Amino acid sequence: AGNEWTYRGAKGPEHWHLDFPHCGGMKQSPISVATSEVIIDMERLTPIVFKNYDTSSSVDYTLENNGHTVQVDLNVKESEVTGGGLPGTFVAQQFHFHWGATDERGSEHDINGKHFPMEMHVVHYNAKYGNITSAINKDDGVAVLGFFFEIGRYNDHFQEIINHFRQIMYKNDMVDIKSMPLVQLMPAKLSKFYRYLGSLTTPPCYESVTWTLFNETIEIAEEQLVSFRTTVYENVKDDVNYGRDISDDFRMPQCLFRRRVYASHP
Ligand code: SG5
Ligand code: ZN
Repeated sequence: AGNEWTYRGAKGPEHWHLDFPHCGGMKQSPISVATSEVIIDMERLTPIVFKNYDTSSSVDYTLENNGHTVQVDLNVKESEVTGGGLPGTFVAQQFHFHWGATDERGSEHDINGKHFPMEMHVVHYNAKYGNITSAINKDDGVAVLGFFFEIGRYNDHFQEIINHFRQIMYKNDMVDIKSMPLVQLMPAKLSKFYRYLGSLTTPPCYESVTWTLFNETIEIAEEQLVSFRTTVYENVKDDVNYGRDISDDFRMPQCLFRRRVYASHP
């Protein structure tokens, strides 16, 4: 047993359910979105209201390599989302990334079988639970906003994060970085999205997440993706596996079972 899990080998996703039983549940994430099967619900899925996403916090963010991803903790809980059919008001806690070793894979979710080279998750907790720890295993505890990346123009805002990767090369490394308005990291148009109920995509896989997947993608340059692929490692410094990069930190799409996916748009 223990709390170890990985994306490959004996502790890989096929075995997660042995140590983390929720990972074998029937509302797991990610999923494959089949656009021909979605239910359009424009009445309920009105635009999400973003509060303090365009303001800059006076307190630094903390950038961390946790061995599974690079994660940015927001430290001050001032950005919130509500509306858009979300079951409450949700407070932004952290964001992190899932990416592939090559361009044709990396995202956790896919649209009609199309995977993207990277997916960003902005993790929020339901304000009524007060903190992420209390919210994490509640039905309506967590809302994750998911964004897909496409290779294109150089992205200055993400470069501010990438510039610090040399300081978090190894697992458990962390560094404070200047905070930035979260809107700078998101696409311009946010009214088109998919919605379904699912889980954390990593152990313990609690089925507590209201998922929102945005239609519009974020552009990032190939060379910037290469920084994700080659400069952050999944091991602590001086480990025997020294220098194995984090790439391919995604779980495969899970069975939808009785769930439906909703769309905010035709
Ligand atoms: C990341 O994704 C984070 C988790 C996060 C999951 O892998 O890192 C790890 O699991 C390694 C420690 O963040 C934390 O555990 C923060 C303490 O889980 C959460 O965000 C719950 C707090 C799963 O998030 S996801 O479903 O959006 N991929
Ligand atoms: Zn994630």
